[in-house]
Amino acid sequence: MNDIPGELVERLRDCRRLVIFTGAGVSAESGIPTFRDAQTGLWAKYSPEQLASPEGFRQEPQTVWDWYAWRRERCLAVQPNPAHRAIAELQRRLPHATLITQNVDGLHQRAGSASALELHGNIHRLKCFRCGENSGAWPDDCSAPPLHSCGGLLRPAVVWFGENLDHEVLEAAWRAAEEADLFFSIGTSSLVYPAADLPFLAQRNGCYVVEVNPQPTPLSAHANLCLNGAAGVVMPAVVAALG
Ligand code: BJW
Repeated sequence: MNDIPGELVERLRDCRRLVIFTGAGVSAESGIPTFRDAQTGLWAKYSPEQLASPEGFRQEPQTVWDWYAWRRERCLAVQPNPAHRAIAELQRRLPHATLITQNVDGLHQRAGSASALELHGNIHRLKCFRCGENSGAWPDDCSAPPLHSCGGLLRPAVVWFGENLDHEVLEAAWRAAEEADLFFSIGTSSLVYPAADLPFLAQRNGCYVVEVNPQPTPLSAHANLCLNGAAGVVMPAVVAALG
């Protein structure tokens, strides 16, 4: 998929506010399974809602902890891919660009993205399940969830189903979407709210919305342009077309 329409290139050159909004598909080519493909092997009998929820952690803290420890190991073991690097390059060339990610893997930052609004938190940090206090990095021994000083269990500092997103991060994302005149939605199934609302919010404000995904999503019928391909192929082609 190397055919980037000239109209999109013009829009990129002329845009005043760009939003790049990413999901798990952007990290797929690094070898991190997308969220809804991730339940393989050991985890096949669990749904994402079971593992990524306060109820799941309350009922089976060890299982949920083990799942995140396994995923964190994978995040550390893999490298950013051409999609992450192309997005970082777009941010360098277009300083008005805002990167909003649902990913918790930290790969955008490792690819050189100086700033990213992490809507669903970050798997590399911990916080207390009981009092919510941030508690820094993972311990050397990851065999069981450690105890916080308040007596609660530590958990990854990510946003689970039924939990509120960080107010300031969400506000900043809403603002960026409202002000955008060009919006890329890349590698997300557009199923999980409130994140999935962002491209629609942008479009209601007159923004041109581009989706990058090999598969159709609920956004596809509404997007102004769908680039049906892998992010690791399409995004470098976008950067190359920009010249
Ligand atoms: C490629 C590719 C390649 C593959 N290149 N592409 C309004 C309506 C309906 C429901 C709700 C609503 N508002 C709230 C809800 C409830 C809920 C929700 O949305 N449920 C839906 C399932 C219906 N939302 C929430 O609970 C949120 N909280 C909230 O709203 O608080 C207020 C509230 C409180 C109480 C009650 C009600 C409201 C919180 C959502 C938190 C989501 N957390 C997770 C886990 C984070 C930690 C972790 O990683 O473990 O976030 S769930 C999971 O889904 C993760 C992801 O960030 C998120 C989105 O997934 P994503 O990124 O789209 O991945 P996939 O796997 O779904 O899709 C991958 C895509 O890539 C596919 O399309 C592929 O085709 C594509 N692809 N290869 C490009 N190479």
